[in-house]
Amino acid sequence: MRHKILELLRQKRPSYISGEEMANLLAVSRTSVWKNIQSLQLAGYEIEGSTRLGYRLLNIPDFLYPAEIAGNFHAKRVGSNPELIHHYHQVESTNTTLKNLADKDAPEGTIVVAEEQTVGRGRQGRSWSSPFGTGIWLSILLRPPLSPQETPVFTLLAATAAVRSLKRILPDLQVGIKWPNDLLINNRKVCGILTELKAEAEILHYLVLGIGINVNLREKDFPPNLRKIATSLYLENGGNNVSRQKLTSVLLHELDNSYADFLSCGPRSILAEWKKENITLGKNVVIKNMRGTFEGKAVDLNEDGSLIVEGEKGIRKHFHAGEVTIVPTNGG
Ligand code: BT5
Repeated sequence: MRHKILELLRQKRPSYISGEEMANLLAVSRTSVWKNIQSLQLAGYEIEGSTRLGYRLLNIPDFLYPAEIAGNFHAKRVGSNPELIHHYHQVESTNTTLKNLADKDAPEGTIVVAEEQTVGRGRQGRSWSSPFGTGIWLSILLRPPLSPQETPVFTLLAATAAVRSLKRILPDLQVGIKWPNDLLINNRKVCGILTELKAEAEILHYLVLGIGINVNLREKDFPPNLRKIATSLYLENGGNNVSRQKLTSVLLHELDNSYADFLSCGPRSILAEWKKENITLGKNVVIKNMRGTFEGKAVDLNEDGSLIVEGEKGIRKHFHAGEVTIVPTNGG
């Protein structure tokens, strides 16, 4: 009901609509309309009430409310239904909250988005800083008909969809992907992706794609240890805010497109796009994983999403996971 009332206010904007008209259109009592208006105001929507004219919507808060980020496009699987989007002001981690929902049979396309994460997570137990109202901290549930071995490409899918989204909002942004999951601008991280799955043997139960984008963080919003290695769209956009609602909506749209494309045609276009947008291939890299450290040149991306690194004597190794450091050349 709240959503429907908001839609009526939005349609009439900037004019008024009376409580009576809304009650008639929605076949509810005027008291119910009034209660829902109050709840919208509590959520931060600026709604003016006049006894003679009714209500009008003056301002929409830049919170990632389902009604603001869903449905602005014709989605197939992700982001079309606001009822599948769970918005929180604060959670420990959107990935953790979504995994709990997934364990209770939440359908594909369920999304958890939060204004703040208190225990935002990176890979391998690292943390992800997620201050209130500044970024996009979002997780998406997918249930693709694949084996667990076929899932690493989803991190690349999320990275390429995120690059497309950033470029749609800020076309001149120089953003590139560091294998496998970092989006960097001028060598600083603006976005990270954490893909988690639940599987047993050959059966994939679900996959959770967690995406964190630093949107309007000021330098002071980053913990001191991140200030030299992280950045935000605000900082890279001449100190101008970017609409988190618009970017989230675009991101959902791009993820939906890529996922549909993957399901019908396989990973080929994702791999091609990743290669076009990456800043890893052709560079000398140091790659660290559980087995140790390996140095060489990143020469190619394999079909399964693994990175092919050529070391001394031309020995090539495939890496499915690991932390890449790009070795600067003499030119910088
Ligand atoms: C990642 O891990 O980059 C994955 C980040 C995924 C975050 C999203 S937010 C929504 C969802 N819910 C979650 O709980 N997580 C996901 P990794 O490659 O391991 O990088 C982690 C490292 O990035 C840290 O050790 C820091 O050095 C750095 N870092 C932490 N917070 C950052 C931030 N806000 N911006 C840039 N770098 C950051």
